[in-house]
Formats: sequence, structure tokens, C-alpha cells
Amino acid sequence: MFKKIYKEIKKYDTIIIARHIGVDPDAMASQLALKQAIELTFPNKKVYAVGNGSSKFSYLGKLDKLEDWEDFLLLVLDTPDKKRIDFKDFDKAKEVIKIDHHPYIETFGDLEYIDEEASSTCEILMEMLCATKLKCNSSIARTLYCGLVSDSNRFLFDSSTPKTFALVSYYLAKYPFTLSELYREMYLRPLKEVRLEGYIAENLQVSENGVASIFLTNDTIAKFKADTASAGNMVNNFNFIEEVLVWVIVTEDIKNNNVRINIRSRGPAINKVAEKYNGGGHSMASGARVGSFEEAKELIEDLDLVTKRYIRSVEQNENNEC
Ligand SMILES: [Mn+2]
Repeated sequence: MFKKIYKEIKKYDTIIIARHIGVDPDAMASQLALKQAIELTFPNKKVYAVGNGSSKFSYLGKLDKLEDWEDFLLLVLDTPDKKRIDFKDFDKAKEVIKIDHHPYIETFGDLEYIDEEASSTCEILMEMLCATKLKCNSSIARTLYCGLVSDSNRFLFDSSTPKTFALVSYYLAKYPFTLSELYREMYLRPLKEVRLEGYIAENLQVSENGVASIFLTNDTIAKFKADTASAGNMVNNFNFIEEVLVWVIVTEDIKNNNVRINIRSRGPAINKVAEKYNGGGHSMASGARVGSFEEAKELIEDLDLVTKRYIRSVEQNENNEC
């Protein structure tokens, strides 16, 4: 399959690389790394990485702004369904290729490579660069590693397999870069964000079933001088709390006139609930966008039901073992 994808890349002079809305490091790193690898291998091709960025991830590089394009190959990375692609001219593409590691939702590409076992789209690209004539260098390896480290939450998730570590080991040896420098770029944050995190910890509501949630209005976010995206991304910092199985950060997004919901779990699968509310993601990490706080409350009630059922099934299994 990687060879087939390589052949298609070779065919086109213009290539556009897109990914999902609500950019995250794996989505953005995968598109920028693949862009660099194609440019390094084929210096005459025009390659564009598109979509709305976030200043938070500017250390990964710059996205391209362009209005008109034709006769192009569209590579869609890290996105399981068409409606979540952050690119308006999908229908103008001559050919579409999907490369993704999310649970399958629908087919929208002429060629699709999906590996649900992969920790990240960047991990899949690491494999692809090894399997094809696409070139690599330390800058590309560093960007790929960054997406992988981010999506695996620093190798905390079970998605980190022996293959993940083998690929990381191979790339670190062949294309060395300084880890501490990269982590400083990825994790250094202003005090105002730590203060907002403190506010979240202080005000988190936890249900009987262990579903924790917080609603952040635009005023609150503004008071801490943070932005919606970074407030939502703080969801990753609330893992391993004894009383909490599922946790949700709801943020008002004035700019997009909707409400952003970030969900994490260390028990029940949550992606089906996210999908019901126009969102999606992985079984333990999902997101959605809804119209109002009211709708977000409904979503949280659904999560509570799912969590209650999960607790019951775990208890039943324990009883059966006795
Ligand atoms: Mn991803």
C-alpha cells in the first residue's frame, strides 16, 4: 500500500496535504513532515499544507495559505470522516488519499491506508518513509517524533506498541535531534495557563459515576488571558485522578460561535457519544463541537450513562471471576 501511495505522489506536480479541523500536534506534524519529505525527494513539486493553524503549534512550522489550485492530489491525514476535513476544495481534487489511525468511520479516498493500531499518523508516516523512496532528514524525523509523542501522550497510552518504540529507536539513531530542546518547545507554557489549570482543578464537578466536567465561558478564558484551544487542550493534564473515570472540558468558542468539548477517559469508550454530537476521535480521547452549553450538558449526561454501564460491567466481571 505504501508503494502505491508513493507512486501516486510521484505522478502529481501539485499536492495538497490536509487534516482534521481543530488542529492538534499529530495532525499538523504529520502534514508538515510529509510536505518536507516530498519536497526533499521531489524538489520541483509544489506541496501545500493547508488548514487553520494555532499559534500554540507554531514551533512545528508554517501552514500554507492559497486560494486557487487545480489538478492536484489531495492527501488527507489523521482524519476518519469527510466532514471533519479542514479543506474547502475537496471536490476539486483529482485524486484523494487518506492516511489515518482513527477508528474507521467512512471511505472518502480513492486510496486509503488505515492502521487503527498505530499510536499516531506520524508513526504511520515513519513506516511509510522507511518503505518507500521518500527521503528523510533530522528536521523531518523531529517533526514526526513530536506528533507521535503528543498523540501517545508521551507513551502513556496502550497505543504505544513494540513497533512504536522500534520506529522511534530507528529514527533517533539515524536522524539525531536533541530531545530536551524539542520538549521545551512542546511543553513550555506561560504562568497564566498554569493558573487557568488551577482554576479548572478547583472548580471541576464530579458526578457519582466519576464523570468530571467544567464549563469555561469566554469571560473566564479571557480573565486568564488564555485562548479556547489551549484551554481545551488542558484536558490531557487531568489523567490519573482516583475519583475520575471520564473528564470533559467544555469551552465557549466565541470566534466560531459554538462550544468546544474535549473528552478523555481511562475506562469506558467515549467516541460513540462524541460521534452522536457531531464529533469523534479515539475510544479514550475524543472531541466534539455543539451549539450551546445546554447541548454540552446533554452530552455529559450521555457520558454519565455510558460510564455507569461500564462500572456495572466491570463489577459483573469481577463477580464472575470469584
Ligand atoms: Mn492523530
